[in-house]
Amino acid sequence: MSTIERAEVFVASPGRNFVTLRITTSDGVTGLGDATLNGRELAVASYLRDHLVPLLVGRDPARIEDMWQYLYRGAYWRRGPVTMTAISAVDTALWDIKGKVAGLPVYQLLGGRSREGVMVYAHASGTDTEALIDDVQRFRDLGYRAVRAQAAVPDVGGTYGIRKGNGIYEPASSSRPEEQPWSTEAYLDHAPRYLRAVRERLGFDFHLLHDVHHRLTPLEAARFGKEVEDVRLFWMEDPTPAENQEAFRLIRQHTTTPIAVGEALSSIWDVQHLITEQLVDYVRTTVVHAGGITHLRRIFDLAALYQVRTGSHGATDLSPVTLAAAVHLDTAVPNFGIQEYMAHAEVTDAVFRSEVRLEDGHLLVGEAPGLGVEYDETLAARYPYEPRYLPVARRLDGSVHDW
Ligand code: KDG
Ligand code: MG
Repeated sequence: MSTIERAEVFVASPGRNFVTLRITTSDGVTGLGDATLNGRELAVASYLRDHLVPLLVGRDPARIEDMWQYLYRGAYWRRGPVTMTAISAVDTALWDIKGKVAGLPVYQLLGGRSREGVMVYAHASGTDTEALIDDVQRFRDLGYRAVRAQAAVPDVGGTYGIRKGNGIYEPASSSRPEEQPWSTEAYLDHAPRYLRAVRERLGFDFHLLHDVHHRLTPLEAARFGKEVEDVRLFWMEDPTPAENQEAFRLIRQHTTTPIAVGEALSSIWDVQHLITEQLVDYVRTTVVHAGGITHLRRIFDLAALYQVRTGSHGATDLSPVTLAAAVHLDTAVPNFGIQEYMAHAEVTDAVFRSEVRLEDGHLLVGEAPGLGVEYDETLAARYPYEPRYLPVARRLDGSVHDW
């Protein structure tokens, strides 16, 4: 029987910080898992190195479900992003190995193809409405069928999701969290106007998305959703923090604007009521933060029973290993909705050589066995880890708000 011989944790910063797990079997087969938790990278690296790696060595890499149960139930302590990200990395690496051993791409192990390509949405942003409209048009010209739109709030400055210059959007900053000002009143006044301006200028023949990024109360979110109904958003994302799943009922009762939630949630129990009570339309949990391919498949299957579709998180802090795993899963599941996609930096793509490619606004999986990603550890070692934090939002009176 083949056993797990080695598991190595790489922490490097090619373009940004990534934590990567590589498992090697006694037959010399390797599998990759992403273990990146933005701003808390070293906690997951330690969870893996100090607690999980010693448990992996000598075990059967083929028993993916048993491994998941063993690592989840065996910890006694339940859920939480650090635990779930560490388990995700192991699970993803084992699916990669299983694919390589079988000589099949992972989507084939998940039941085969349900679609030819995976529709993605790109991130457009602007410091004002004109700049935003230009940016949305730029992505339309590049062939994207769906675009997320975020513009800065005038006078306040602070808002979520505005790219600095022409570079890649990156909210994490060095040494201390950047503090960003926030005004709910200014946002509620401004955001519906710029979303309407995008539609007025560019029309309705593409999907338009918007990320509220947890900033509103349920009642404010209900008002926002109602106000933008004529804009026909594909979704409003994270309208209110989701610790209290019940909070979404109030939003739901007031608006037909579709709701997407889940990027900061890490288990099926965190989305259980959102799904079973049909309080959301899209579930955005991901491979890397919600327990790997095994657990995310379980979430997606539950969602399918309630006509909730998938819309996995795919910002640049999720490595190309997660993106590949997501695209395999998206290709296979019946209730796929959309996949978030932000291109990585060139140096990131040089370290993680992935078969996934973008064509006509869709991501396509490759046919290589496993996930189709190779990790260049020698190149990665040239980019040492750099401490980074996500920003903190403060209201104009100085009190902390949800970022
Ligand atoms: O690390 C946090 C980011 O991934 C998150 O802020 C991005 O909200 C996000 C999105 O929708 O991509
Ligand atoms: Mg988001």
